[in-house]
Amino acid sequence: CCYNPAVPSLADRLPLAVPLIQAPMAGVSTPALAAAVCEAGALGSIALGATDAGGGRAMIAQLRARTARPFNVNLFVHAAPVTDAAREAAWLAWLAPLFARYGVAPPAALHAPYVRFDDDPAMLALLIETAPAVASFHFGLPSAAAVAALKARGVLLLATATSVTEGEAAVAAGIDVVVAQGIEAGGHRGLFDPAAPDDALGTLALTRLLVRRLPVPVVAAGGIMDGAGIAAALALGAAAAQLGTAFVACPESAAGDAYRAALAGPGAAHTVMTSLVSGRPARSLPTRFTALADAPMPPAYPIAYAAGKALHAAASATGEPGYGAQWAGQGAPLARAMPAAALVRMLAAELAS
Ligand code: FMN
Repeated sequence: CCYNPAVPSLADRLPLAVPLIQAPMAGVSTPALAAAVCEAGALGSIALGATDAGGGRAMIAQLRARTARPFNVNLFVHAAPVTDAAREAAWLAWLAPLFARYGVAPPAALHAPYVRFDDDPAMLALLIETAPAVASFHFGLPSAAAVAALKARGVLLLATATSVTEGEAAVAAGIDVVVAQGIEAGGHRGLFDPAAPDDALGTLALTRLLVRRLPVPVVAAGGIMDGAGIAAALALGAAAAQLGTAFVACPESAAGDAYRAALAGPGAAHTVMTSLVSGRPARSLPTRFTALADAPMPPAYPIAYAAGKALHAAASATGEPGYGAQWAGQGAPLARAMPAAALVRMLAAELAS
């Protein structure tokens, strides 16, 4: 019912034993996690969105030292953050009592903690030099020059879409594979413009819409936690499923103890979307941040993240881990803490059963 023969096959470009992508997760996925996933026959990902070219080079080297298989490198392509001194000052003033509770003053000013891919020629040069099999983009699309340069090196290009409009824009920009990210997904929504209306489409509807509308393979993401979920994505016509939250619980992830405990606890059933941590909507486990009420509008992404990270550092120095980013999708209660290779094998067995 589902396969359109006019659409190029993902399997032709990217032979995978299991139609599964371990989602790139900045701060959580690691080269060890990605390597274990690749070696088990799926596509592992490292997230370079919150690091610079030096950090990216080290991660790619660590991954290549562990596997010769194809892997995915993920970048952030958000719009340039617009500084608004009044908004940033108001945000810091509002957070000041929280900083005071942990014995520190808020930062005097906020600066974006990382540079977006478009403003980082060294990162593009690194990708051109190292030519990973796959590069994926979140929060927008890379420039035409970057698309052309990466394609010339044989890099397969993926981009997140949360709507048909974004999916169509990705195809028009030359993206090879579109990742349909439903509202169920953990972590940041890949919205190109977080200020625009958001239809908040679920994974099921969005995947099917994109499969029907786009002339490229679609990967389903959001709330998929087991073989039954992957089978459902494939039944919708997706070429693969991308799972993030399912891999947070793996020992190879960089998730801290408090995050792991929260993921295994009752709060996992109550994920919420919040913009207060970073300035962009992201689905999170309940935390001290998501419990804050009557917040003013946070600064633009990722400027707000500087305050969130500073508050987390101050609180965690006193033993309070509750201001850390603890992203998770709606399927969080289904997470299974096991080594990544075992998880990939289990997902493959469930899919085959
Ligand atoms: N997607 C990206 O493209 N880049 C990221 O750096 C990124 N970081 C994430 C961090 C965490 C902890 C999580 C859970 C998700 C992140 N995502 C990121 C979103 C995933 O790519 C994917 O859309 C999502 O995990 C799918 O939903 P699921 O978590 O329910 O499986």
